[in-house]
Amino acid sequence: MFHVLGAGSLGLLWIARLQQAGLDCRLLLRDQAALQRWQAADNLLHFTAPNGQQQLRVSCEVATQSDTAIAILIVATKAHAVMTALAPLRQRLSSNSQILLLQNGLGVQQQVTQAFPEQRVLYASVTDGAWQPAPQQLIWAGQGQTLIGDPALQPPPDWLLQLDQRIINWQWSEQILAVLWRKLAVNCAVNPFTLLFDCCNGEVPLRAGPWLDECITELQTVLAAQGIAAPDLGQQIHEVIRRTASNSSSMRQDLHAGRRTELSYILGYACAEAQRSGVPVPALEHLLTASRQRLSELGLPVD
Ligand code: KPL
Repeated sequence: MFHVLGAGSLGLLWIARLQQAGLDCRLLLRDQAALQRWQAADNLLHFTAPNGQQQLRVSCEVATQSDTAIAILIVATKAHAVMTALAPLRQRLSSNSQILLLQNGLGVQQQVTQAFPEQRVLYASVTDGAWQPAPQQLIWAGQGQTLIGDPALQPPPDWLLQLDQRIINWQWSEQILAVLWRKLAVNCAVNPFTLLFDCCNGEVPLRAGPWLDECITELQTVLAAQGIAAPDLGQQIHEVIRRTASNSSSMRQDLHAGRRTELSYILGYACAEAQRSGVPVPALEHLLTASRQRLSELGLPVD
């Protein structure tokens, strides 16, 4: 049995695909009110995938209202919500339980590994795009890939090998930390600028000018201090910008929705790690300060 924590678009995307793969899975909800909303809708999820639409009946429970053991926990909340959401589940985990973390950015993964030393904790990097036009509705707009790996460099667990890769497009990565760092570097160079200038991804080079190139150069030194060579980082970042030119970054979407952003798990983490490694990153620090200032002007949390 799989338990999915987090009923946002990513959590629902996992629930939908686990069900399609014929696996027993349960959605863990925050509170009774959330459960009642699902029950009022007959627990139905309207799932629109690139190959068609489906109605799925989702099995839900309030995370704190059950003491059934959890074998595999897939954590799909936003990074800042992970530790609080996991705390009440500790008593349901045994040393055989495994945790799969799907968060963007870095920092929270290491926190979970430290806080749950008895459990095997796997990290994932997700490139799927899904969104919810309304509650209990999910549109899987962009089919991506999920790279999964173990920071302790152990081989993939058996349960993962049983997941049908035609339904959940996952691959095992021997270097999941490097994968997450590279993704973080791309997000550092794009997302905060879209927040600062309130622009779509394609406008970042024009609006940021040489500041973008300075950030890219610094990000390469930050990656190098982590033992990750990324001579092609600039090319990769400009390629992402071209490919997603008309998109609003996830950070800008959070901003427009008045939600807390993941700034501290993206640019905040990169700057903190740069400082720990003694790498000067003035352009990134400036971007972090300016982004925080913008968030605080808008009345949003800055961390
Ligand atoms: O991952 C992204 C995000 O928005 O978080 C990019 C690659 C910038 C695409 O929008």
